[in-house]
Amino acid sequence: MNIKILNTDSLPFCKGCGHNLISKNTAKALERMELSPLDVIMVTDIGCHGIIDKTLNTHTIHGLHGRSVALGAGIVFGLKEPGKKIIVFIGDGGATIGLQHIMEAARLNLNMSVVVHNNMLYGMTGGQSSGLTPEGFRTTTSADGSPFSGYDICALAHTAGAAYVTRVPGIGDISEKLVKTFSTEGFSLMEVVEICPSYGIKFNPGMKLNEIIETSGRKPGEWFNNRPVFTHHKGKKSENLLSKTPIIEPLFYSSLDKPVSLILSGSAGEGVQLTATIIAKAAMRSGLHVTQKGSYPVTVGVGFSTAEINISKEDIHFHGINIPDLVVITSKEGLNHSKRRIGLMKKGALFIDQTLDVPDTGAEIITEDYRGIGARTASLFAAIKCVTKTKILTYEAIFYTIEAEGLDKKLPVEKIKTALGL
Ligand SMILES: Cc1ncc(C[n+]2csc(CCOP(=O)(O)OP(=O)(O)O)c2C)c(N)n1
Ligand code: SF4
Ligand SMILES: [Mg+2]
Repeated sequence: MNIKILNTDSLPFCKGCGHNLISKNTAKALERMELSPLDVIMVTDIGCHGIIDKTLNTHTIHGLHGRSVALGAGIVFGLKEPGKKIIVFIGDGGATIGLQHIMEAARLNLNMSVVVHNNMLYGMTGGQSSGLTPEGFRTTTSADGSPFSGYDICALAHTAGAAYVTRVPGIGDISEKLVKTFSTEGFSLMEVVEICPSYGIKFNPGMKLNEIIETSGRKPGEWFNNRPVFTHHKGKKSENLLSKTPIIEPLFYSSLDKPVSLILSGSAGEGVQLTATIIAKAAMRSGLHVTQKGSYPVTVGVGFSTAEINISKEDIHFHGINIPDLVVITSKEGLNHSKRRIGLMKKGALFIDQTLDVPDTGAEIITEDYRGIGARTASLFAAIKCVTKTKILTYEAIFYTIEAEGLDKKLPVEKIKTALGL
């Protein structure tokens, strides 16, 4: 193989930092496995170990602190080409912050390798304790030695179901162990216990790595699970939602000359939201831009049901309605919900069922018998009257839409047409 994994011999870490050893041995292992750099996807976490990115000739992805395993998992799920090696570099800090991501990747036995750079503290931010800091180890935040024992990340990953887990001291040539880790089918995790000279040695002078490993009870070792590797379900593939988005061609003409905002307000179960959809789609079929927004209580079967529609020849940049131009009210609950905004109207028109009390408003009042056609059709009937009287839409556009959407079997179309005098 011609291209090396690392593009430099001079790595960006402090002298004597264990991250140097891991990076060089990782490169050695991958080269021994005869992997081309572009067959390797390296995901690095936040922390000193993560600044390795720029020295790598592989694909690299750098994420938020603790989230690199989740990013790696995303790659496993989305990977189309087989044969790519996904390797995550994460610190003890990141492994603590994103512990659940590690557990989940191990539980699913995702085909990826995680190398935990366990220098027993947060190196990049000044040597604070992490969840893997061993009891008695001195850090910036535990000057007398950590009173807590650190998580056993290997035991956790093994118990969660990882195919292969190993703990090694970061001393000497660890490339063979990395080859074994990277060659695992399924989820593998290698914890390398190493030293940060800048903080670890500074706070724990005379410390010997092997001694720390011995007294912490986190002994080197290997743990296996013989489990199936994660594969995608072979069942029905979920469809791309965008492919379901219908393309609505403009077929009709609208004489709308300026943007208009319309509120339909009635009661739950009386077809207000469906009416809004019919009006919105008829407007689109008339070459207009539309926004549609529904509002109703979480208990969708009771109370008011309100829809807000903006219609314009131009792009619409705000989908809300402060003071509406037109309001259609077909029930008492609808009236109560929209009363405040009707009161703010200085112009425009209010289409309101004749049985309801007309609220104070500056809008023109049009009272008619809308509910007489039946409560479930009142909103549609009134809305058709509103948008045709104001010349926003034609009857043709509305009834074509009802048919094109397959609603003609559900709605009393002939009854509505007769009531409209068509
Ligand atoms: C969510 C979040 N919390 C905190 C930080 C600040 N931060 C940056 S690096 C770091 C410590 C990294 O320690 P570790 O993961 O052990 O890596 P090391 O530097 O030791 O290699 C922290 C806490 C951050 N970037 N994001
Ligand atoms: S601060 Fe510590 S962990 Fe970071 S590069 Fe230096 S020695 Fe390594
Ligand atoms: Mg660390």
